[in-house]
Amino acid sequence: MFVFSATPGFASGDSTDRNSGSGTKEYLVMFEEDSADMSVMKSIGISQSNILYEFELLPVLHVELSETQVNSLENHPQIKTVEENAEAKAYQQQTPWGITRVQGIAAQSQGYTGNNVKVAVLDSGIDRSHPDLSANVRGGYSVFGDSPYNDGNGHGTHVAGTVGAVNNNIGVIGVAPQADLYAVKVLNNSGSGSYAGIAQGIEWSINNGMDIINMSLGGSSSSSILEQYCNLAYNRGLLVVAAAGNSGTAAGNTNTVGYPARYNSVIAVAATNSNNVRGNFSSTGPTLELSAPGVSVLSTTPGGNYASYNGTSMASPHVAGVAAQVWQARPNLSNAQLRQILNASAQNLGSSYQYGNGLVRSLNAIQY
Ligand SMILES: [Ca+2]
Repeated sequence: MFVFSATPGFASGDSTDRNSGSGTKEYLVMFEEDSADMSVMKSIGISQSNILYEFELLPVLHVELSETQVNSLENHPQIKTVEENAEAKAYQQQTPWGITRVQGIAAQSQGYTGNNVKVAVLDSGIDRSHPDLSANVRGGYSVFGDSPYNDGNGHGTHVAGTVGAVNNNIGVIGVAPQADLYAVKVLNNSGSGSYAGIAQGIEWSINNGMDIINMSLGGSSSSSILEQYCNLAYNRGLLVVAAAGNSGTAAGNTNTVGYPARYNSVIAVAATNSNNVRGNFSSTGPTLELSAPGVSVLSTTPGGNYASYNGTSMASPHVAGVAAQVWQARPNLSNAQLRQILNASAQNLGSSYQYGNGLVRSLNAIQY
C-alpha cells in the first residue's frame, strides 16, 4: 500500500522592510513612563520632523531613526521597546493554476460551487480546524478508531483543499468551494493503509449517503473484494474517482495504473502540468480515463498552512471537484451519465494510453 503523492514544494512567507531612504527606517518606540518624553528624542538628535505620529493611549512614537539612534534608544533607561515598523497587507486568496485550468472558476462564476454535494475523501484524514477547510468539513470516520479523523500526515488535507477549499480572503480556493467534505481516514499518520481499510471506507461512504468518493491512493496488487466494493459503490449511484498512480516512466508505454484506479467502476486520473503535458511519474495504461492538474499543485496543509505537491493524488481531487460542480448544475444525472459527460467533454490531449479522454473541463461538462 502506498499513497500516490507527494513531494513537498514551496510555501511562501512575507517579510519586507519599511525603508524610508536616506539611511533611516521607520520604528515604533515605547517609553517606560506613562507619556513620551521628547527630551529623550532630542538628546539623540531626533527632530520633530522625524516623528511621524505620537500615539495617545500608549506612550509610543512612530519615528524615523538611523541605526546609531536605534542603538542609543535600545540602551536608554527611559525606553522600553524599539521595534522596526513591519509591513502588513490585506490577506489575499490565491487561485491555484489547476483550479482555473479545469474551468472550476468559470463554473463557480455561474453559481456552481458544489453546494450540497457530498464528497468523501478517503485519505489520511482532514485538518478540520484549517481556516480554509473548516466551514466545509461536515463529518467523517476513521478506520483506525482515532477521533475525530485528524490528519497526522498532511496528504488528506492537501487533497481536500483541491476539492473544496473555502472561497474567502485567505489561502487558496478549491474547485468546489461549497462542497460538503467528509474525512474518511483510511491511511494512517504515515500515509499507509490497507485494502481492508479502503473497503471499510467505501462501505462507510455508501452507508452515509456520499455522492462522490475520491481515492488519492492505491496499491500494485489486485483484490477481488476491493473491486467488488468499488462496484458496489458505483451500482449504488456514487461516482468513484481514484489517482492512477505515480509509477509512470518517461516513455509512458507500460501499463502501470494501480488499484483501485484500474477497475472498470473507477475513474482513473492521470496528472498533467501547466502545459497540459503529463508528469513523467503519472501512471499510464489502457484504463486511464481523465487527466487533471497534478504538478505544482498548491493547496492546504495542516496547521493552517499551504504547500505545493506533485502527484496523481493531486490530480484526482480536481476531477472530484469538477464532478461536484456538474452534479450541482445537473442533479438529475445518474452517476453513469455524469461519468459519460465528463469523458465526452474533456479536452483531448493526445494518446489515451497517457491521458485517457483528456483534461477534465467543468463548464464544458455543464453545457454538454
Ligand atoms: Ca480560501
